[in-house]
Amino acid sequence: MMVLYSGTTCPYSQRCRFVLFEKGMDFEIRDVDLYNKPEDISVMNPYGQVPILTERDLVLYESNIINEYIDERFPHPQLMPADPVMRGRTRLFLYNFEKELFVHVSTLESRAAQSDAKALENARQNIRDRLAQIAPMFLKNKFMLGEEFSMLDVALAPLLWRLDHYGIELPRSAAPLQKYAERIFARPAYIEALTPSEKVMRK
Ligand SMILES: N[C@@H](CCC(=O)N[C@@H](CS)C(=O)NCC(=O)O)C(=O)O
Repeated sequence: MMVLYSGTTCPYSQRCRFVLFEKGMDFEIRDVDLYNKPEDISVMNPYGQVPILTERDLVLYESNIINEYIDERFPHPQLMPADPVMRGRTRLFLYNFEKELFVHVSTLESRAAQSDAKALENARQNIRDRLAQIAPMFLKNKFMLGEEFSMLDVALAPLLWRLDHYGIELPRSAAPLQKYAERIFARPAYIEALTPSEKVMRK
């Protein structure tokens, strides 16, 4: 059986929990206390981070890598596009998300950065600008790739859920993005995958 080592407030772990619930198969989620990390975390992941997925003798880390594995192992519903061209584009988008958005999410999540007000404000500003830039896309798109829910929506959702929690206020022009976010948050798998600590992040 798949076991996911997950942080109860970790946006990257939330991505993997979300995919596991979308697939609706058997799995176990083990909550990891990141303030008191068990030794086996660094044995399984040299970077000492969650999420980590194990299945028999396979050990994976990095949320997007874990999610692609789950998607290939349990193809229904498929979250990566079937067409190689669209798959390539989706992977590139996932990479861009990490470089342009989630690098700043990691700053907001980092314990070391909590005393660096300048770094935190810079992270918030970058996220705000980038999200405002992509917002008009959702005037015509239901999801990132158009009509179909995909891995890109999974990757982005934990950030959209945490905007208030991170102190990020989007401009009014970003309303289409907020509507898009609500569409994701209404999915049964999304709701099931939330931990109690995540549920209270958003009123
Ligand atoms: N790029 C990684 C990021 C994972 C990550 O930053 N995890 C954080 C929690 S949100 C963590 O485990 N931090 C503990 C530490 O670095 O000691 C992914 O996508 O899985």
